[in-house]
Amino acid sequence: MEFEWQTAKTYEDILYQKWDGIAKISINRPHKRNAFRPKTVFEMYDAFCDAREDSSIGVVLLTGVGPHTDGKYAFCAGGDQSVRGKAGYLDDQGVPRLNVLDLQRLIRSLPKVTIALVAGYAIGGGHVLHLLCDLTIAADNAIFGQTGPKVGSFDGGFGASYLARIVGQKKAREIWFLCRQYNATEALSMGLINCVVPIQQLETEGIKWAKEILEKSPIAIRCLKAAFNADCDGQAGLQELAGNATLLYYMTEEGTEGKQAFLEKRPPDFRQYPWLP
Ligand code: S0N
Repeated sequence: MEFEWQTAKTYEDILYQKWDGIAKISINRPHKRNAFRPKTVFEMYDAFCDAREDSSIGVVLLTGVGPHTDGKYAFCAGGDQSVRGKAGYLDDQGVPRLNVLDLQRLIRSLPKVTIALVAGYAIGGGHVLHLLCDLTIAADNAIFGQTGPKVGSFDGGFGASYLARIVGQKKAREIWFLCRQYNATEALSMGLINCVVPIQQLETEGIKWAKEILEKSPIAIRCLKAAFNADCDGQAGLQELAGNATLLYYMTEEGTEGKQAFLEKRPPDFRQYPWLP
């Protein structure tokens, strides 16, 4: 099945396309197993912001370009170790950055559904990116794992705590302490991903899930996402959930009455609205 993707914006390290309510962000560094440098992350951030602002988009697919010329696939192999400096990953000006943390928060709080399409390696910070997407569809060649303690890094934020929420404390500690790799079947059995499909069907399956989601109520979906997040995200999660409540309130006649009264320089008439049980 062919899809009519249109390039939405041109970048150096990623592809950004849209079609029929769906945005697709593809990390395009297959020679590095799609490891990200600061520029890659800035570009992904920019594309996710565009998808957030575009009210025709309801679902964002995150994936990696592949296969590489050696025939291997990767979703993302984490931070590019070749530009890792003493205090983070060096950008073109030599400034050390951990800007993937900003991207993690953006994906987490995006009021649209994010789906990771994982073919090949989802390793290190790349593994955390799939973890933060709302859903993960894996190809049968997908490999998951963390490498931090092996390469001298760790993600003690979502990478540890949210992983433990998903697979449980014992399994999360195993994943981080042993740095093993897990195949798609193992990942499915530990609840780390939603389904496994043959590699040739990965994008088709992602589109199928996206289209099913797009049939649903946008506000119901965004409130549910915020509610799932609020359970783990403390005050930031409450802010997100409450922001949705405010959005809905603005859309009511009662909410509009306050603004209207102010603009008309009269006292607001809230007595017309019931105190519901
Ligand atoms: C993915 C692996 C398992 C694939 O193995 P395979 O198939 O044998 O391929 P290779 O020959 O190893 O790789 C092919 C080419 O790709 C390059 N490459 C692969 N991964 C990276 C990478 N991460 N950085 C730079 N280059 C990479 C190889 O060098 C090779 O190139 P050539 O052919 O030119 O030699 C295997 O590649 C692997 O294990 N990769 C490393 C995975 C890894 O350790 N990633 C980093 C983990 N850490 C993070 O991601 C940190 C994330 C982060 O930013 C962060 C977040 C929160 C808090 C802290 C941090 C922090 O920065 O620490």
